[in-house]
Amino acid sequence: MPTPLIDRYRDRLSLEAGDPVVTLNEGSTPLIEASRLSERLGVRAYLKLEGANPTGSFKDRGMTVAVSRAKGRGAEAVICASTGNTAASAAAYAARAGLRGAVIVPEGKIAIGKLAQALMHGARVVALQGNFDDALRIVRDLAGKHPIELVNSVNPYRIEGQKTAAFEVVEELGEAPGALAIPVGNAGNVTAYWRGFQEGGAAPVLYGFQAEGAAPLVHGAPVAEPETVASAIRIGNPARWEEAMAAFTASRGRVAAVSDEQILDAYRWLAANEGVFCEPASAASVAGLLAHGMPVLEDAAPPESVVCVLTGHGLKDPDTALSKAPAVVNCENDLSAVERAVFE
Ligand code: AN7
Repeated sequence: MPTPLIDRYRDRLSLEAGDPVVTLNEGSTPLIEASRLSERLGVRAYLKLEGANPTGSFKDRGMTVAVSRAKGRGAEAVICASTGNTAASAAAYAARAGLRGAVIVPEGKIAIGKLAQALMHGARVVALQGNFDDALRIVRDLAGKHPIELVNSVNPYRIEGQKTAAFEVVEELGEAPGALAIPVGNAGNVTAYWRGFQEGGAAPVLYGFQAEGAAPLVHGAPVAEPETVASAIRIGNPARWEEAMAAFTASRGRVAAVSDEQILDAYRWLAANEGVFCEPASAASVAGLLAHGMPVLEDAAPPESVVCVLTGHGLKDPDTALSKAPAVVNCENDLSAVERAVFE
């Protein structure tokens, strides 16, 4: 059974001594070799399956730490803005901790599985007539006015928890990977990985990928109306902008954009060829490598391995999956009809 992330790494997190451990046994996610992807990329490729976390995304790593600290300081409620996964995770850990939870999501723009999670865990779910960036601005103001703990990745404990994924990658490989590919939305996760690698004395080249219609870091300016099929990263003004750009520069990597079509191609390809069903936003990491390769600065050797972070589970967003998948084969209740349906 996996050990709670806080128990594994407590001395490297900034929790207070008396803080409780609010946990669902997150972290310790599989790192698997991807032979077909390796073949396509011409480099040893691994997938870090963050969808294997308790609520189905990497957000649980940060949430266990943020909610433990919130509980430790006596908070009674937590709040976040979210494109879906943060909402699901915050709602689950709030329920676990016995805290009230409120989540503000862009109306009609979050995947149905995430909505079901937030509601089932008993959070107050507010659908905002605006986008994620509007929601984040509002919750920051609310958290300043009311005694409620903000658990977006502007909360430092979220980054602390999420950096543990980098620790796991290095432990599992026995060394740092040559490169890491990661989808970028609010830019908290890439910031956290870089911190984790740095603390572990590692410095892989970071390749970050944004969706073309929501690529402020690539354009160097906020996007007022971000659009992409990858609803998790439909973000136009990332909170961790400067830190993420500093991480790309320090790692001698870069941030680039991928189209929705490239994202969906990688999404289907991974499911059909590696047996790994991730959500569309997660597939941006693989789509980016397939589209852009792994460019390095002039004097640098090309990386010999790459870890692709698959941030969330494919079951989160069945609507997108079904709209892109082949049709089911309907069939009469009859042996020969089934025979035809299966073998023709
Ligand atoms: C599957 O849930 O921002 O760059 O509110 O759900 O750290 O924001 C989700 C982000 C990548 C981007 N993959 O990570 C939210 C939210 C998935 C995600 C990202 C998200 P960041």
